[in-house]
Amino acid sequence: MNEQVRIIGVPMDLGADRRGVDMGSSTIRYAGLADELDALGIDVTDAGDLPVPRAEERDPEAEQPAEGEAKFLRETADVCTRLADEVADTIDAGQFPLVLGGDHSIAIGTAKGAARDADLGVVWFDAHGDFNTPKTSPSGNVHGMPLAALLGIGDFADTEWANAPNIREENVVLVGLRSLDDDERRAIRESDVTAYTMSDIDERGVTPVVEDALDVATDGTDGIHVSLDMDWLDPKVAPGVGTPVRGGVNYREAHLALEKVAERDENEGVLRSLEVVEVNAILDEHNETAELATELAASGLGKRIL
Ligand code: Z70
Ligand code: MN
Ligand code: MN
Ligand code: MN
Repeated sequence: MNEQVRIIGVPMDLGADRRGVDMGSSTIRYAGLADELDALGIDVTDAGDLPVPRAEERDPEAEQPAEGEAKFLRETADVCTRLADEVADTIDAGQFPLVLGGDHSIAIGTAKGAARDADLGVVWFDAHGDFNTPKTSPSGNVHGMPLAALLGIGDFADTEWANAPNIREENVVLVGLRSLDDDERRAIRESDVTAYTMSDIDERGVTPVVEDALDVATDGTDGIHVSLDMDWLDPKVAPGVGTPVRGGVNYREAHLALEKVAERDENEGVLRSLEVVEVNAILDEHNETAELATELAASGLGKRIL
C-alpha cells in the first residue's frame, strides 16, 4: 500500500434520483475516515470536495432530457472530467486516490483518471450492473451507466469524455450482481466483462470469487481500480443507499472481500485507486452505512484485526 492517501470527495447526486447521496462524502469523513487511516500509519491528505453543481441551480428553462437521453449528462461530463484530472494528478504526485461519492456516475471520472497512463483492470462491487446506456436505461440516471460509458458500449461509443481506452472489457469484473434490467443483462452477456452474481458468492463463498475477480482484473494490466457501491451490501447492514436490493453480502463477507483486495495489493502492489459510493445520508440510520463505508475503506487499505 502507498503510504500517502489523498481523499477526494465528490458530492454528486445528479446521476441518481434520490437526494441525500450528495452528502455521502461528508458523512464518511464524519465517521472518522482520516483517523482510521492515520491509525494504519498512512499519511492522509484531504483534498476536500470537488465542486458539483446542484440540480436546483440549473436553469429551469434549459432543455430537459427526452426519452432515451440521460439526465444531467453535460454536468456529469464536467464533474467527471475534473475528477479524472484530479485522480491522474494524485497518482502522478505519488499519492493514492481514495474517492468518496456521491452517486456512482463519478466512477467514470475516477476510473478514467486512474487509466490515463496505465492499462487498468476494474473490480466493481455492486448489486447492479451499471451497464445501461441512455437508450436502454429505464430511469435516465447516469449512476446506472458508468461501466457502459467507460467501455464505450452502444451510444457511448463516441462519448470521448467518458471512454477509457486503457480499460479492456476482459479486465473488468462485476462482483455481487442481483439486480439487472433486461437490456442491461443482454449487454453484459454480449460483452467480454466477467460477472459474478450473488449466486456465485453463495455457491462458492466470497473468498474464491474475489480471488478470481482479482486474477481477471490484474491479468496483463498495470494495476486495478476498485469501485465499491455500498448497495453491494445487504440493506440490513447498509440501509443508507438509494436503491437497496435484498440478498447482498453481509458485514463479514464485505470486510473479507476488501481484506483480500488489500492482501493482493500487499503482495503485488496492484491497487491504483479506490472509491466508495452511494452512501445516502437521508436514508441512513445513525450514520451506520457511512461508518461501514469507512471501515471497508480501511480494510481495503490494509487494516487487519491482528
Ligand atoms: C437501474 C437504472 C442503479 C445504483 C441504482 C438502477 C441503477 N439499473 N445503480 N443504484 N447504484 O436505473 O439504470
Ligand atoms: Mn453502482
Ligand atoms: Mn448499485
Ligand atoms: Mn476491517
